Amino acid sequence: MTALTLISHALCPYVQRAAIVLKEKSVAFERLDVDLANKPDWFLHLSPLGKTPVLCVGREALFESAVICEYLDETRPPRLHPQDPLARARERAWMEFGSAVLSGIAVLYSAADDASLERAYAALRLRFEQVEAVLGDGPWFAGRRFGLVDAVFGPVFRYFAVIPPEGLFDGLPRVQAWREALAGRPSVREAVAPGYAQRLRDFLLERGCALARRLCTDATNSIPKEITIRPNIQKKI
Ligand SMILES: N[C@@H](CCC(=O)N[C@@H](CS)C(=O)NCC(=O)O)C(=O)O
Repeated sequence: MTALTLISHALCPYVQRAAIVLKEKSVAFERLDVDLANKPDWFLHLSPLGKTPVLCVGREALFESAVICEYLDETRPPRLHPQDPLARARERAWMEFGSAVLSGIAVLYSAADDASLERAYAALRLRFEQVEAVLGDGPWFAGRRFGLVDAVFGPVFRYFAVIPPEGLFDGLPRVQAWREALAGRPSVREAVAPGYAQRLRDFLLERGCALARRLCTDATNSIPKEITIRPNIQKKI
């Protein structure tokens, strides 16, 4: 088999999708982290949009996480997508929805003041209500089969081990059960390095956004002296 290299960033949720799929399929791969704040030329050469993930398959560099996941699904068993074209299309649509949820999370950690933060939480809450309405009895999106759409939502829920959920999942039992099942899935757990939660917390603190102030209160009770809370909302993860 051709050697696979996943060009990554430690916090990137899109990278995690590919890592989860690779782990579900027990495919060996090398992971290479890049600094997205200071992108090396070789990376810009491989990644037309300058984004992670990129999956190098021999001399070919695949970009866009959904494309990478679909390629892996077509080439390495077991199939995670359903056989039925309509069911497959439905799951692809909810994968796309997962990207919209990630955008909503980015709005959350970009909010400069409490009012914007509350609006961002309210918008995200509506997204999770939509998810609640389409989930079945679980444990996975499509029941007993773990699919690509599950690989998309594992990284979504992971954020809320660090970001206070603030009632996002209250009264949404199917979403809560899915979140718990994903948190326990080995492929999801192993898709990030051990220092992930602290790295995410540091990233949020450094942004100086409204959420960072809330994290300081909720998670650490004080702002450590060496961390300067200053607006740096342009920083790329
Ligand atoms: N649609 C892309 C999104 C990937 C993406 O936004 N990656 C972020 C990191 S999580 C990135 O590389 N950002 C760098 C930049 O935009 O300059 C995918 O699904 O792969």
